[in-house]
Amino acid sequence: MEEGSGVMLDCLLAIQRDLPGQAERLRLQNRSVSRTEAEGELTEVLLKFLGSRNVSSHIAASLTQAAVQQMLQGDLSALVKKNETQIKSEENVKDEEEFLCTEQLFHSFLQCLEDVVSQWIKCPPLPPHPHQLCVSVHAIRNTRRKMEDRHVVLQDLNSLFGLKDGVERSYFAVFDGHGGVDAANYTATHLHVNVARHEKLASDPAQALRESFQRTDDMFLLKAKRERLRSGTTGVCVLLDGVNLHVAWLGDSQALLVQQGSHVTLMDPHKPERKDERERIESLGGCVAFMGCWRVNGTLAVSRAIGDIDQKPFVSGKGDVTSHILSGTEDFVVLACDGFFDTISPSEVAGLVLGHLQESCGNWQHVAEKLVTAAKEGGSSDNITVLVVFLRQPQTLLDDFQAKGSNEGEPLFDFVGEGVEVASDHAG
Ligand SMILES: *[C@@H]1O[C@H](CO)[C@@H](O)[C@H](O)[C@H]1NC(C)=O
Ligand SMILES: *[C@@H]1O[C@H](CO)[C@@H](O)[C@H](O)[C@H]1NC(C)=O
Ligand SMILES: *[C@@H]1O[C@H](CO)[C@@H](O)[C@H](O)[C@H]1NC(C)=O
Ligand SMILES: *[C@@H]1O[C@H](CO)[C@@H](O)[C@H](O)[C@H]1NC(C)=O
Ligand SMILES: CC(=O)N[C@H]1CO[C@H](CO)[C@@H](O)[C@@H]1O
Repeated sequence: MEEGSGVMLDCLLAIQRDLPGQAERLRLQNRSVSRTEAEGELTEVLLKFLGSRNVSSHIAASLTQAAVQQMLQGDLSALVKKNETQIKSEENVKDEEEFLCTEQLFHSFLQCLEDVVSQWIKCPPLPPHPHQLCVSVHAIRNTRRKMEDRHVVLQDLNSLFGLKDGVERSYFAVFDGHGGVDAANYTATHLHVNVARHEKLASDPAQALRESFQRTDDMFLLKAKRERLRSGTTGVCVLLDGVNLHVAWLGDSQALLVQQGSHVTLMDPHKPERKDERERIESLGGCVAFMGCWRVNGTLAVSRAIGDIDQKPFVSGKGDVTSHILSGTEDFVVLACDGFFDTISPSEVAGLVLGHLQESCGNWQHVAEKLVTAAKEGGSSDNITVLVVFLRQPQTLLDDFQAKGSNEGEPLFDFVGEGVEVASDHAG
């Protein structure tokens, strides 16, 4: 405890000392920020800043929550641009969106952060102690083009959003953008805010996730309309709440669970050739045509996405959700974009991960990189993002794996993947 608050105090003092010189890095890049978007935008910019200073994720989450709330609880009406409103929907003319002056927002936010930091230096709050999962992430891009993937790792959703119902929550997501980075970037900034602020988060997390996808799409489409953005993004996210694992997705990004060395299918990606998706599209008057692969109206190869304003409503912004109760025997979950799963089959994943853990003596940090490399070697030319969340300690996984491997003849896997060769070496 003593040690924890010492680290926190040092960290706060360093921020206080450096803030004047580094304040510019908290300036919002978006020139137009609506009242609805303020929480997500401020949270994103401060988390990024604290992350770049290597502030631990729990301190970063609590500090961000305190500063953003202080900002939002104040009177924002002075920051509203009087002459710029946007009508949210044609039918409901009264429902107007207000935009904030980002320059003033930046200055007020800086003030809030300084206030919170100096308050906390005088009277530091108790540092939170939720357990930290081992998470490995790796992303590559085709060097000539822009990176259009985004990922989000929020180990402590509760501290970040001030949720106090005692159920531990963490959130992980991968977004695979197309036609520009804006939709993926927007979703990586706002989806988890919508989830955390959904009134049903505690009572019906699946519904909260489903509706948050739709809400994020609605919000992005407004921005897309005013800024003429035509990009879109698929995405998959995992919300761990207590012993529940919820997977929410839209499009062809996927999550895969590995339990005791075998893969468990969690979801069915949204592709235009799926019978229900094709029927939905056709009933709206669209079509699904084959052009290299099955495409909505002959263009997009996914049937659901956030954004893609020109393809709505055929390309739907509705997410799907599945929920699972964890028994404690689950090994890890992998989130990745289609560039990975097009090349690596689900049955290969466990072997690759365990093989890598064994080669590296339990060092899990580079597991995602190993998976990306395998996909690249398998022929994927796409940009690839892989995120691995260990649900048990990697060392325990490895110990079990090696114990089983030494029971001669007992196969650990119901398949033979590349990495499994390492296991037979060990057994021999
Ligand atoms: C944060 O950590 C990285 C990697 O350990 C290091 O390269 C970087 O200099 C650190 N940044 C700061 C501001 O301490
Ligand atoms: C709104 O007012 C500001 C300052 O008064 C001005 O700079 C801006 O151009 C105006 N915007 C519109 C859309 O009229
Ligand atoms: C991504 O979104 C954040 C938050 O809105 C913004 O600060 C950043 O500039 C955006 N990045 C790109 C590449 O658009
Ligand atoms: C999609 O196809 C339908 C039917 O062929 C057509 O009416 C519609 O304009 C097309 N939409 C787009 C965005 O291309
Ligand atoms: C840099 C790069 O390869 N970008 C591609 C990432 O993947 C999307 C979807 O497949 C492509 O549209 C991008 O061009």
